[in-house]
Amino acid sequence: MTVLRCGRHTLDLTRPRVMGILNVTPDSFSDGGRFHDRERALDHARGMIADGADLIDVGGESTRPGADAVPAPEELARVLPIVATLSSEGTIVSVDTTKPEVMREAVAAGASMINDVRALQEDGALELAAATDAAIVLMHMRGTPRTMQQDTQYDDVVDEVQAFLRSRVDACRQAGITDDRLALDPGFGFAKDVDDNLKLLHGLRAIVDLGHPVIVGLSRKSSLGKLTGRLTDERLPASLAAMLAAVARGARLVRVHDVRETVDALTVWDAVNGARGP
Ligand code: HH2
Repeated sequence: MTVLRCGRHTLDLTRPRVMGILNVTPDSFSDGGRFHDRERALDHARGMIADGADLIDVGGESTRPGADAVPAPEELARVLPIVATLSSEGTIVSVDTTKPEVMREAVAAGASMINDVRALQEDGALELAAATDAAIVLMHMRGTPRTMQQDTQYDDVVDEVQAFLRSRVDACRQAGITDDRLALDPGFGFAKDVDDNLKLLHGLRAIVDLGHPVIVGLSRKSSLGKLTGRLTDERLPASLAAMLAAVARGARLVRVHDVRETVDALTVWDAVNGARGP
C-alpha cells in the first residue's frame, strides 16, 4: 500500500517519509525536559518541518523503560495546545498516546494520526479510534513501559511480532477501521534486548509482508548505545545506519529526533535508487 489516509491528509509513501519526534514531557529518554515549555516545543516542531519532516509526533507521556504513568488531564494539558496550533498551521500531527480520552481530544483538536505503543489494547481505545478518521500506528510491545524490560524472552521474535501485529490488524478490521488507515511498527526497544532488536531489524521484511506501511522508531535507542558505546546524544550516526537498514527492508515511515540529518540520508538513498546508468 503506497498511501496512508490520515484524516484530511493523505500521506504518499512512494518514498520514505519522516516523522519528527516532539516530546512535551519532563522525562523522555533523550530529550526529556527540553520541549516542556510550549513556545520552545512549537519552535522545535516548526524547525523540524522546515528541515523536511512530513509529520510531527506529539507525545505527553514518556514510554522509556520504567517510566511513570501520567494522568490523562496532565497529558491533555501538555499535548492539546501543541496539537491544535500545529494542525492549524497545516502540519500533519500524530499523537503518541495509549489513552482513549487523549486520542479523542487530540483528534478533535486536529491530530490526524494516533500513534499507540499499546496497539489500541487499552479499554475503549479500539472503538474510539474506529470512530475517528485518523491513521493508526499499531506497535508491538509486551506489558507496559514500567514492566516491559523484564519480559524479553522470545522463541522467535520476528514470528511473535508479526503474529501480534496481524492479530491487531484483524481487531481493527472488525472494529471497522479500513486498511488504508493502518501502519505497523515492530516496536524497537519495547520489551526487547539488543539481540531481539537486531533480529527484528534484520527480519523486518516479514513485517512489511503483512501489507501495511511499516514505521520504525530506532532513533537514539539504547540498543544503539550498547552496540557503539555512545551516550544518547552521540547516537546520530548509529541512528542513521539503523534507519537506512530499515528502509532497505521496506520501512516507509521513520520516527526520528534528528530530522535534517535523516532527510539528508534519505535524499542520498533515494538518489542512488533512482539513478540510471547509461
Ligand atoms: N518509541 C518511543 C515512543 N513512541 N512510537 C512508535 N510508533 N515507535 C517507537 O519506536 C516509539 C514510539 C520512545 O522514544 P521517545 O519518544 O524518544 O522517548 P520517550 O518515550 O521516553 O518519550
